[in-house]
Amino acid sequence: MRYLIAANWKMNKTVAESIDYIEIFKDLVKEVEGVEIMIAPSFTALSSVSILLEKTNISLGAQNMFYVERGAYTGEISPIMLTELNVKYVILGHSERRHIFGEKDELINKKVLTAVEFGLRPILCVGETLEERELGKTMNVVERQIRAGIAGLEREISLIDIAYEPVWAIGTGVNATVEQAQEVHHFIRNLINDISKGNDKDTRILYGGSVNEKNASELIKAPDVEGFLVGTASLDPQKFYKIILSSL
Ligand code: G2H
Repeated sequence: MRYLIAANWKMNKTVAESIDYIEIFKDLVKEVEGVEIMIAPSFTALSSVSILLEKTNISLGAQNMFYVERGAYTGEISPIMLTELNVKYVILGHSERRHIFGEKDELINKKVLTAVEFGLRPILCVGETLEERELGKTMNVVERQIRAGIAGLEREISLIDIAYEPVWAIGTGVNATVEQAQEVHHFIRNLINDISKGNDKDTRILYGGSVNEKNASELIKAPDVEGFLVGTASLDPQKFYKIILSSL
C-alpha cells in the first residue's frame, strides 16, 4: 500500500495563487516516489490546477461534491464536473462540512456512493469533538460515522480511503499524540476489516488535524497511520514538501 499525503487547501488561494504554488511545488516533488501526493484546491482553481498537474506525480482532489449528476441544485458541483477535470479524489464528510454546513451521515453516504459510482475515490472524514472525547465516546462516534458513511459499500471498502480527524485538532495547532492517533486508527482498521470481511487492504487510514513539518515524522511512525490530510501546513509548498519527505 502506498501512503497518501493529501493537501486540503479549504477556502484558500485564488487561481493566480494556486498556479504560483503548483509551479513551485511540482518541481520540488518531481523525484518523489513511494507515496502518493494529492492536492485539493478550491473549485475555482480546479481547472487551471488540473492542466498544470498533467504528466506529474501529483493527483488532483476536490473538497466536496453533490450526489446528483446534473439538475436544479444551485451552487452545487456534480461528479461529472469533477471527472471531466481529471479529479481522482473527493474529500467527503469533512468536519467543517458536518459542523458549519450541517451535513449529516445520510447525506455523506449518498455522496460517497455516488463518488464511487462515477469512478472518484472518496476520502471519508470522521472524528469526534472535544466534548465527545471527554465523555469517552470517541470510538462510538467514529464507528457510527464510518458505518453510516459507507453503507452499501461494505464489501467494496477498498474503493475509499478514510481520514481520522479529531475535531479538537483541526486548525487548532493541537495535534493528536502518536498514541491517541494510533489508538483510533487501530480501532478503525479492525472495524473496516470486520465490516468488509477482510476486503479492506487497499483502504488507507489518514490522520488529519494540525499535521505540520515538525510533527509529521512522529505521527507517521504509528503503525496504522497510512498518510495525512493536511490543511494549514499544506498552504506553503515548502512545508508540504517537508511533510511528504517525513512520510517516506
Ligand atoms: C484538518 C486539516 C485538513 P489542519 O481539517 O483537513 O486541517 O491541518 O489545518 O488542521
